[in-house]
Formats: sequence, C-alpha cells, structure tokens
Amino acid sequence: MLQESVKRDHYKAAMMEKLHSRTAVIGVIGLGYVGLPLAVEKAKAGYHVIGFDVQASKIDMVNQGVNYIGDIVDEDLRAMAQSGQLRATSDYAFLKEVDAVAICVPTPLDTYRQPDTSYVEQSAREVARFLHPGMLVVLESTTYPGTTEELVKPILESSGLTCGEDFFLAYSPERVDPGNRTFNTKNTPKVVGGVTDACSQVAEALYREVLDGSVHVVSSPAVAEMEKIYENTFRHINIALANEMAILCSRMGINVWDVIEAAQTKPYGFMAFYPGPGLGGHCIPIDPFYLTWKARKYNYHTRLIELAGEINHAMPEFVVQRIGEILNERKKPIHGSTVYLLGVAYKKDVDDYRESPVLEIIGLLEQRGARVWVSDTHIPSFKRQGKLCECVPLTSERLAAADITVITTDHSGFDYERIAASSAALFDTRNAMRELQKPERYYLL
Ligand code: SAJ
Repeated sequence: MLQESVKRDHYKAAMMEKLHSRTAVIGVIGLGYVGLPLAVEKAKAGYHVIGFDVQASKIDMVNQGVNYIGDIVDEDLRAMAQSGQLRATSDYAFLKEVDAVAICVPTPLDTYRQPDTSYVEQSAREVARFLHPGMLVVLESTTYPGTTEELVKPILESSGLTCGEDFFLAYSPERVDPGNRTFNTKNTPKVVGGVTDACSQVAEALYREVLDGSVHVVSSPAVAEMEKIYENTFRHINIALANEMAILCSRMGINVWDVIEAAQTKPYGFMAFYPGPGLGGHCIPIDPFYLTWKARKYNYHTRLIELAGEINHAMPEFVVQRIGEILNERKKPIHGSTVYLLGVAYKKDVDDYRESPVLEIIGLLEQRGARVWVSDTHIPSFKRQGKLCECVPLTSERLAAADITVITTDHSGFDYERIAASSAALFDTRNAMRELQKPERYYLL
C-alpha cells in the first residue's frame, strides 16, 4: 500500500510540475468543434500539443494552419501551427510523448437510437497501447453516467497499469455552444470528476492552467457525466414545452411568441425557450437518449424525456401541416407548389446541418408532391438520404416565384427586408421578423 501511494504521489507531483512549467505535452483525440478549440487553447497556453484524428483532411488543415471551426480565430490556429506548438497526426504512437490526453470524439446514436460509444472505445484502446506511468487521461465526450469507470477504465487497465496509482483518469464534459460569441472553450466553467482524488487533482490542474473559467470538481466521473446529460436534457425538455405551447397557441389563435415575451418579464423562476421547426444538432436531440438507455438497465423508464422527444420530433410534421394550411388558404395544394425554405442549418449562424429538422421537412414536402428550394447563408450544399442537394442563391425572383417561403433557420445573414418584400407568402418558424415590418401574407409558427 505504501509503495502504491508513494508511486501515485510521485506521478502526481511530476504532472503538476510539468503542467505548471508548461513542459507537459498535451494530446487531444478528435479535432472537431470540441477538440480543436481545446487544442488551440492549450497550445496558446504554452504547451506542445499533438492533435489526433482519423480524418486526413483535418490533419492536413491543422498542420497547414487552415482553420475549419467557426469558433476558432483563424490567426490563432495559423500561429500555433507555424510555431510547431500544435501539430496533428493519425499516428497514435505519438501518445508515447504525451503526458495528458483529452478524448473528444463523437458519441452519436446508432440506427436503433442506442448509444454508439465505438469512437470512445477505439480511442481508449489506442491510448491503452501507449499508456505510460504518470499519464493523465480525460474523457470529454458527452456520454451516459458510468462510461468512464465501466468502459474506459478497464480498457486502459488492460495495459497492466493501475488507475489512480500508475495513471490518472477523469471525466470532464465539453461545453461548447457553436456560434456563441460570448462563451467559448476558454471562459466557460469546467466540471471535473476523477476516478480517485489524485485523478481529480491532476485533471483540475490541467484545466486551471489552460482555462479562464472556474473549475468545479465533483466526487466522481459519474457525477460529471450525469450533470452534462442533465444540462442538455434540461434544454431538450424545455424546448419541447415551448413547442407544445406553440402547437396549442396555434390552435387557439394566440401568438406564442408574445406569450413567451410576457412570461420573460418575470425576473425569477422562468427561463425562456422558443418553439421552432424541430430539434437539431449533435447534442440536444441525442444526449438525453444516452440517459434513457442507461436508465433501462436500472429498470426505470424516463417517461418525461421520451415524451419530450416525441413532441420535438413532431415539429417537422407540424410545420408541414401549417404550410399545407397556408397554401390551402391561398387555394393552392401542396402538390405541385414550390416551397422555398430559408435555412437548412440546425440553428442560426452555424454551418452544421447534422440532425437538422429541415432535412425531415424537405422529405415530408417532397412526399406530398411539392418542389422544394433551399437557400442557406452558411451551407452551399448538403447531403440528404445520401443524395447531394445544392442550395440556391436567394433572389427576389425566386422569392416571388415560390408559392410560399418558409424561414426555417434564422441566420443573421439573410436579407429579411428583401424576403418580406418579395415573398408571395411568408411562414416564419423562428420569429426572425420580430423586429421588422411584417408583410401582408405573413404567418408565424
Ligand atoms: N432550439 C429551439 N429552441 C430553443 C433553443 C434551441 O428550438 O429555445 C433548437 C435549436 O434551433 C437547435 C437545437 O434546439 O436546433 C439545439 O440548440 P442549442 O442552442 O442547444 O445548440 P447546440 O446543440 O449547438 O449546443 C448545445 C449547447 N447550447 C447551449 O447551451 C445554448 C449546450 O447545451 C452544449 O454545450 C452543447 O449543446 C453540447 O455540446 O452538448
């Protein structure tokens, strides 16, 4: 026992010193919207950073200093690449040089809407191959409570090293809000939960040295995993409530946006969420179902989460039903009509359309015989059901030629005056026109 604690304390002190003196080499596995900003921040803090990814295109762009993540300042990446402070590779053998590694790989749902932790497992296996005494491993991917200790820890200990003595393991959820101009990787508070106290202390030191935001240490990786899922499930359920209010207000002839604005005057006990065409992105529509899946193992049915999912999933159908009603008022069937969708991105001012509800709206409209045009200020083309779809330039002629224009993503870059002036009929699912003069044929979700 004494021997283990001496070993542990030695490795802990050595890591603390490396982190403080900036001699630690930091690894980041997964160079996406979470990993690359983290890698850049760690390089800017003075560490040598090695980024790992399976996509050669990402590796090449990082090594050439070419930025592909909207939330990163181009010059920051360019400078870190040029100085050699940050380099990328697909060769995991470089983990031999790494003192602390963060795993930031996707945790999607599979075709049966079950958690797909294959990227996490594969990354953990690669780390295990090159795991060496004194190393710190932090899982950042959003996942179900238990992943770090039940899945990652055994894979790492298959190396023969013991967690908490020979190496350190913690969970620290990523909190990245793509497109958020106020909160970013550097200034957003971080939650950390280590397998042991020493693991927590070492992981906390890593983030304190790099980030400006506070670091909140919790008692275990499971608490950290659960709080992240709770954060996103909180959004999922409240967005579902806003969507249900929108459906009901639509039937009652009440403006739901006025209702939310009025409720927001309450200075306590209320937080505004807004209805929309559905729930997109690679987090909110997915993360709660990691919890639902895990809950079944404890013989618990997360009814509220699943009901919220049903409501959110019903929004594309509701939008298409409203499009049909509006066209009907104008004596036009959906069949044969041209429906012009403004925005395919899953939310405003991002170039990401993963899980975007607009993809389903397109399918529903085409099933009903409509011709669909799409314009998006951030996305020139997109894939739907394996087929490449080209977005069209937004013109007054197109707006006038379409039987109905639908604002599905309220990008700041859209010319809303032109849209209002030229559209034959305008259906606004995002209240994008709230500050503007409404055209005569204007309809709100
Ligand atoms: N949405 C609504 N109504 C709302 C808010 C959002 O319909 O009131 C829709 C959006 O249009 C979008 C989806 O929900 O389709 C998700 O929106 P989001 O704002 O939650 O954006 P994400 O998924 O890119 O980022 C979220 C983070 N967002 C915020 O906290 C504001 C945060 O929850 C996580 O850090 C991140 O997911 C993550 O990576 O988990």
